[in-house]
Amino acid sequence: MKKAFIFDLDGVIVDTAKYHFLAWQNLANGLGISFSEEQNEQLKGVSRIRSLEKILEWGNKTISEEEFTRLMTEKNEEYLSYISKMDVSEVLPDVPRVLDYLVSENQGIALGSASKNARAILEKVELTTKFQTIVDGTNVTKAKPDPEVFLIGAKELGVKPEDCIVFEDSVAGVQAANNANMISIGIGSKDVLHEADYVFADFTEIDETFINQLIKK
Ligand code: B16
Ligand code: MG
Repeated sequence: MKKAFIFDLDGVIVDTAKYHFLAWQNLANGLGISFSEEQNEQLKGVSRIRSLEKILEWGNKTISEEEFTRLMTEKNEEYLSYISKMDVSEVLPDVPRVLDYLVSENQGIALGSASKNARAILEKVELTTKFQTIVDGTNVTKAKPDPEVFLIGAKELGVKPEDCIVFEDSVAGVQAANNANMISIGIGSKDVLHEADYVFADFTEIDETFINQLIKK
């Protein structure tokens, strides 16, 4: 039976949160706003625009529309400078093993990310060809927890939402998968991702027996 496996990018396939952190921290400090790793956690899975809005809220700062656009561009340019140095060594443990197994089992494989830089990142880590469809921040109008990003992926693969399985590291992403009526698999901490149907620390904990159960469900 064919299922579709939809992967989030940041925090699931690669750890780009550390690069978002450096770039957002630089921006925030430039505005005289402090920015911690805990705050960065809250930006996981959140769009670029919403992230900057939140940082400004935290710092109690109002800026003009022009300044907002300029800062977003600057942040992204710094982020892209980190991305440009990425290579296959940054793919998180056992992600290629799981992707290769799903390919060998002829399952649908999609990317479902909020990032507008998703395609560039997949190219850098040499995983583009594993995905039959890529849905990213350039395709969606509604941010997670809205299910739009995953529903587009399911539609493009021709698989019903209830036959889709989503791997997500963010709370908003797990909620988006649940809102789409898909099986949600949290990658990270059980305490944080308690709304997910299953939670694993990382892909090293996901074996073929478990994947087979999902395929045959
Ligand atoms: P960009 P994901 C998300 O990626 C990140 O988790 C989030 O921190 C970031 O703000 C968002 O992408 C937008 O990224 O600035 O590259 O368009 O987890 O949905 O793969
Ligand atoms: Mg993520």
